[in-house]
Amino acid sequence: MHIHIIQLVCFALMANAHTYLTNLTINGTLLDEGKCIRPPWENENFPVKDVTSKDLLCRTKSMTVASADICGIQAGSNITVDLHESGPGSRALSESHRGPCIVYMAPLDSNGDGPVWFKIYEDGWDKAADTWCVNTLIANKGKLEVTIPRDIAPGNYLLRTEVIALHEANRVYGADESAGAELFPNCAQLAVYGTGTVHPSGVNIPGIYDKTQPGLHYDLWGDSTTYEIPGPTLYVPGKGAPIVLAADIQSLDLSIGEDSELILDTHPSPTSDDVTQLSPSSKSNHCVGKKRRRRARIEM
Ligand SMILES: [Cu+2]
Repeated sequence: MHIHIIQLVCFALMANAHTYLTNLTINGTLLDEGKCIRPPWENENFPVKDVTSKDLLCRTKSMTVASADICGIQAGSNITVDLHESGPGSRALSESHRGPCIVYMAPLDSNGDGPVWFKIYEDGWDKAADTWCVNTLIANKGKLEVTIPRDIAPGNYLLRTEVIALHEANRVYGADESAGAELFPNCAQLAVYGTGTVHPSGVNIPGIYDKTQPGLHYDLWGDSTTYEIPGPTLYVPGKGAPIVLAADIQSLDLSIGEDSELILDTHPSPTSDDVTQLSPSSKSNHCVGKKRRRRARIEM
């Protein structure tokens, strides 16, 4: 019986060679493990392989779990996500699990249902350097920095991070026991504040991927000269087609479940006067101060 050596490696390391979202860093503050992150499923670092499964959404215990906190963040600022195989401090994932990283957002009140997901980040293969996003992720000790689009409307969002490992993707999922790409999605909850007005058009998850498409059926060791990152076109601020204008900001529903706590306050959207009076740095200082007071109160 012939078993590909990589298959053996994958089975042997199944319990600990994979990856999941452990922490967020917002405004330079590393938040506690799991803070604002939907609880992972039981085997937290196991991959999703069936791209038609609801597990592709957030790889969570249940999409009805509403107890994850919501973390505030300014549109246009960066969030760092931490991905590790067995908690903070462990490596990102096995070097053999090369592939792209993709990040999506969707309005939180959709809970991920419907054509709501838009892509805000993607990193695939740098052919010249022969570097995949996974290589970069490992080199950066599991950290990936992503910019929240500056022009999206304020409100609560799901942030869905995803790593796709292609080491078994030379065979289509289902062809044999280990065939197919391994997908590692997770979701966090964010309250985005700012003055944006755009609600980018979205796609369904599951529904974005097909197991036979080139981004998921790909021979890492073949002679490919390109890699096509799967999913919709990247949303680029200022270039997206708004489908709905922002509702009155005062009417935005920022409510969260009873078990939830809002970690960082969402700012009332600055008026145009505020925007002209506040420099970006003074605004961000204000945010930090407010956040600290808020967290201090929660921790008491
Ligand atoms: Cu694997």
